[in-house]
Amino acid sequence: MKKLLATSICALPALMAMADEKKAPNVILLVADDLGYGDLSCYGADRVLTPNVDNLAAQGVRFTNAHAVAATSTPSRYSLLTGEYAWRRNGTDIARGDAGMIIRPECYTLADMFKSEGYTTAAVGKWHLGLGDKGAEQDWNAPLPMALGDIGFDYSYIMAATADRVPCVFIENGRVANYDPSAPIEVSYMTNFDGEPTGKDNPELLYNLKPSPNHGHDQSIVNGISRIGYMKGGGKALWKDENIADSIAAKAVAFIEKNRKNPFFMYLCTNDVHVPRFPHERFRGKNPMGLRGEAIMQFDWTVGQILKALKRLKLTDNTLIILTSDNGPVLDDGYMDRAVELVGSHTPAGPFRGGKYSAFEGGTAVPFIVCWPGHTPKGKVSDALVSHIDDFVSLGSLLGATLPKGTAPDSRNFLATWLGQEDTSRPFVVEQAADHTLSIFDGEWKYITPSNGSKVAWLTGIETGYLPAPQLYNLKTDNGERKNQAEAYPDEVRRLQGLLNKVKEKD
Ligand code: NG6
Ligand code: CA
Repeated sequence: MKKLLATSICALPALMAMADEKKAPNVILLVADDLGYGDLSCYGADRVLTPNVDNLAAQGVRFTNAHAVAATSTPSRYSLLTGEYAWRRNGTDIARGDAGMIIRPECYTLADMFKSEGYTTAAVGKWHLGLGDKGAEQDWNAPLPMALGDIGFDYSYIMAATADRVPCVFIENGRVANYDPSAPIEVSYMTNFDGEPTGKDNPELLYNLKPSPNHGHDQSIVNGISRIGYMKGGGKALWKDENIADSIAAKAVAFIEKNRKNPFFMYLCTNDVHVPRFPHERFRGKNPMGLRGEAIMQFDWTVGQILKALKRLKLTDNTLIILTSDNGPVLDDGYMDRAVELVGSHTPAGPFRGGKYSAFEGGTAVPFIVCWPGHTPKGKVSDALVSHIDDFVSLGSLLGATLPKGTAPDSRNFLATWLGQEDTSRPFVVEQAADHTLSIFDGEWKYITPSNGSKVAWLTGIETGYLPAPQLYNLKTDNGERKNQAEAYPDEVRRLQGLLNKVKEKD
């Protein structure tokens, strides 16, 4: 589209009008945390309603066969922002809150691409890809020497990792937001600080949520909830879990407002519905599934806040929204929030087996909605096979961007499919489970590589899908992955093994 402007001067007015009409839109990549395929009412949930997400789906394309790159957060997000499979890179597994920056400044990121194309860029919400030059060495009381500004984000307001990991503060443009000089911050994932209570030793201080037995999550206490890791100080900067969604939504809306006159890209990541689930009071008691259901409602509310702001600022038609989740769902992920007890007939992973962490589809089959009014067909449901890995090059093609050599090596252009203009499937998707077991799915057959990992993911009760023998499922007839056909169809196993090896050998 940019190229239009470079054509001959005499045609300029007409072309300008055309360029204006076809102007590349603002882009919001909205990523939920641990939200399952079956957690939204437009994907079949009926014990929780998500009217704002449903509305977005009604205006755009809802995909039924979309995949995150990995079944946990850090690798999934790494791939979204770099266009590279996380399993190619060491150090991309679930990051601690004091991890150093995993994506290094020399990497040309999705945010860099938007910035090079004249966009103002932001990351708001959950980050979980490390901060500062080196792990465990950050001084949280000063500007961090390396932060999101170094990888293409003009503005950032983020949680370093997850709400269940210290430090429990927001970081705005590389320094602690609302920093409280009277309460210097110290963080350690090794040892507690003298005299600081922990969930393990002081359960009487856990007035908001208690950890599930044996999961960990019983170290430093912040806001009556114990976490993974130790921290001291923070004072007024410490978050209150019940306000996290409000803070994220407010910063996201402020960014949109500020940039309403120029193109913007926002990577907007909710804390919902990750643990600890402790939504705002206004959602409490509103869902039969308790805190997890209420967290889904809160996620939907966040989506509503964004849609409302766009409408108020008359940006709806010129904003492309991609809504998805980083990985599949989990019920008990470390806190006694009664998610298991209250789930009832709700199926967080929809028809799929397993969930977060799994090699089974429940690990990476995610909700995926693309909406750009006037461009995406209204209410289309697409069964095309798509993967997060393609966001980089597909969005690059939307912008007419030229990418530096070697950028986004695994990403391909499926823009027309993402916009619902055609139904061309990606020829295959590669899925990464928590223990790095890889699977490859070609739209019909799925092959899971052998793994000696545990059959259940920690204490979550989730089936990992790991088996020491090869597994082959026909997802066209058996999307619940019940019948292993590896022995019956050795040729299919060999073909998919070959395809996966080819992908692995690239570079
Ligand atoms: C796991 C945590 C889990 C969650 C997950 C990260 C334990 C036993 N479990 O290690 O609670 O924090 O990491 O989730 O520590 S993710 O969605 O950010 O990948
Ligand atoms: Ca996650």
